Amino acid sequence: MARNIIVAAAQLGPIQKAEPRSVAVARMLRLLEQAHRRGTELVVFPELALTTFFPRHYYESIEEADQWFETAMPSNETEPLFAAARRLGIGFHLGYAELCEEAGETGRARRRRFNSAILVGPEGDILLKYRKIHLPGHAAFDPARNVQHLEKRYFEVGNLGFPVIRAPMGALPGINMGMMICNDRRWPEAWRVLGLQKAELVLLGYNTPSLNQEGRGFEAHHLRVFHSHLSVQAGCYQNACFAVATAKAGTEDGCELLGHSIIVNPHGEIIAMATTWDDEVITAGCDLDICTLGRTTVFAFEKHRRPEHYTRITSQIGAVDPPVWERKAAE
Ligand code: CDV
Repeated sequence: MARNIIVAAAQLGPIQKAEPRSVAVARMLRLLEQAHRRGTELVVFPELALTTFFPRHYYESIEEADQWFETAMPSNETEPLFAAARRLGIGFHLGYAELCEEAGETGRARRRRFNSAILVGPEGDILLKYRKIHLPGHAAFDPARNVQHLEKRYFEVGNLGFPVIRAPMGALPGINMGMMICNDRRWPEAWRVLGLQKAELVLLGYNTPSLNQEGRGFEAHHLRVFHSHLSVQAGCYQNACFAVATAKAGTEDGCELLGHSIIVNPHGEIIAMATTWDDEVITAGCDLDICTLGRTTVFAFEKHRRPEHYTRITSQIGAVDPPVWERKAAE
């Protein structure tokens, strides 16, 4: 019997700096209802879905940025999403900035900030949490940039690894679901760690500007979209899984986000794509059994992987120069 689930990417148009969480949540509730009317069983919202993408704003003191963080999940403001999930019998994935009191490296509890996402089941339970590992950008104000990208200032590197959970969703008693956030999708290592846990469905949200803002050269808009899609399509193909990749889109605080949310199958094909730069639901039916083909043939990891030759991947961070070829002296 086929293992079918209908999933949705609930793309969000821009959330301006002055827009309160209550407005963002009301927009998300409308998208949840719309997705439900189309038979959707699991809805994926973007990275930092409750507020504007605040790492583009510089605050001298980190505590000043705490207004953008959630200290509880659910909270008074987000509880309506959990209630809607229970009422509609639908799961959802939500990205948000997390502020918690947690033990650090020394074992002492302190305030910690993460770029996080949760997977909520149709009964309102938090099934899985992920904290973003590949944090792009910089930690100090950079005068050379048109727009700041201060994720390294406001967030710590995630400490939950790349988790996968098997849990009921829709009509299925168990689906292997994994998570990553935005920039993670560009790193094959992240996909492979999920693939090694047999993830069948990868959920991810993103906030990607339409232009490269690092001030080191021009990158055409179509290449920005291409690279975003290429990363997700390659990740799905090489790890034989589906993915729902949901964007924030349109001009937010004067900065254009590229949108183009997609749902991708294990062949690496895009099976649904957003066409607007606004709030938009795209859906796709996924037969999870088609993950089996890749998993049992080209990407049968247990037969073909050679980890003894991959040690550089975990022992080395930056690239090193190769040895330089030299002609051997004649004997
Ligand atoms: N939010 C992100 O992680 N954005 C990055 C940008 C800065 C390149 C991304 O990989 O899309």
